[in-house]
Amino acid sequence: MPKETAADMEMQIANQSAEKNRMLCIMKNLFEPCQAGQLQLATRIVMAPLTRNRAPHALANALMAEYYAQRANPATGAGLIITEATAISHQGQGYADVPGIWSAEQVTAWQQVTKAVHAKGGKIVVQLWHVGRISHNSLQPHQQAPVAPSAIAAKSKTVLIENGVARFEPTSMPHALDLSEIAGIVSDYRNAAKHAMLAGFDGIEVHAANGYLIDQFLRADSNHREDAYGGSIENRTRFLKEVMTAVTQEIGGGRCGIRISPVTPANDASDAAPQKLFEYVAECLGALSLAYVHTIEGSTGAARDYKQGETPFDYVALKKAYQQAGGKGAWMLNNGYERDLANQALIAGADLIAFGKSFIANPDLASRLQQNGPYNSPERTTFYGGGAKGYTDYPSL
Ligand code: 8OZ
Repeated sequence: MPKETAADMEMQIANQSAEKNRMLCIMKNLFEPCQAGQLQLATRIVMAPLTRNRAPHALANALMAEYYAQRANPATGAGLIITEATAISHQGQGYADVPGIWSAEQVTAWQQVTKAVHAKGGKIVVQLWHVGRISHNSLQPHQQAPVAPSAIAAKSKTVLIENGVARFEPTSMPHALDLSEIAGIVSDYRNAAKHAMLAGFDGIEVHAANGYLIDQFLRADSNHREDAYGGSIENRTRFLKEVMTAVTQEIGGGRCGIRISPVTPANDASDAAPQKLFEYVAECLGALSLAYVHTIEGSTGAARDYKQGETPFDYVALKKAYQQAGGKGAWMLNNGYERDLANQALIAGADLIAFGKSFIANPDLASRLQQNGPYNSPERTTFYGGGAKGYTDYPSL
């Protein structure tokens, strides 16, 4: 029996690694094009929506245009950029210095961002956001209470900025939406989708994740309504369906995506039976000819295997429910992905992978994924608020 030398073993490992790379190249991988509804994407690499609190007066600005443009070339950055969460109305605001898209001035401000991204050959959709109860009176019109399905305060915090310094503050007690107020919010989403087209975006993503307004309607623990918007799963999903119907009617389903987070505890989101709830949500979405469905697996920005209720969430069943209902949109996954995990997920059936924190720190993330690193580390202290530092000054290779 010949004895294996260290050199033999090294060679074997190198061969295995070359074989793995070769297999990844011939199988579905991050660096190939993907059609998501009307969105023709050059790669499967997506920049996840990332709140950065650098839009004073709720207006996009030149620094933001530079930041997105740095990440826009699909050869080095993202095949698709999803903007930071963007308020559909003043009432939808929950944090200091986040952008909006309800006014003409905001539409014009966003045009500099979409132009800069398109000049690099990139694609960009805007994430439409209503925070519901995750807000503070000081951020609301006339300092009123924020709105929610029910008058139940979230055990959560929001970010306020004073004299340029960001601080966390508990969210305020919301007022329960009157039945007569709901249609107006749906119409704010429709108006925001229309504005997105005027601003030059390639499409929109409805933010139905992370414990914000749509998610507050979905989950039994934040929705105690006794009318057509509360109680049964069908009723709790009604608001989401109305919003998605409005935006798809306005700009076409092929330009609309949605983000959900079936088990996240973010912003005090909680429901004892998320599987049945989100399979029903997926069925409703299946009927809408969307560009994509974007799912956060596990706890947002934390444990991927986090669960609510007794059993681990079955994401395969979620996708099956969507496709059996006729859904043909691209299947986008997010939460803690790095290269190998992303490629595994693609091989297992995902179409797009959204990268969050790694896109904060690596404007040329695609180049780095392609050559397997090295990666800059994101600096948490500059995530929310501030200027260019920790925003546009991360180096490319
Ligand atoms: C971090 C800070 C503020 C907001 C989300 C829009 O969780 C957010 C957000 C994230 O979806």
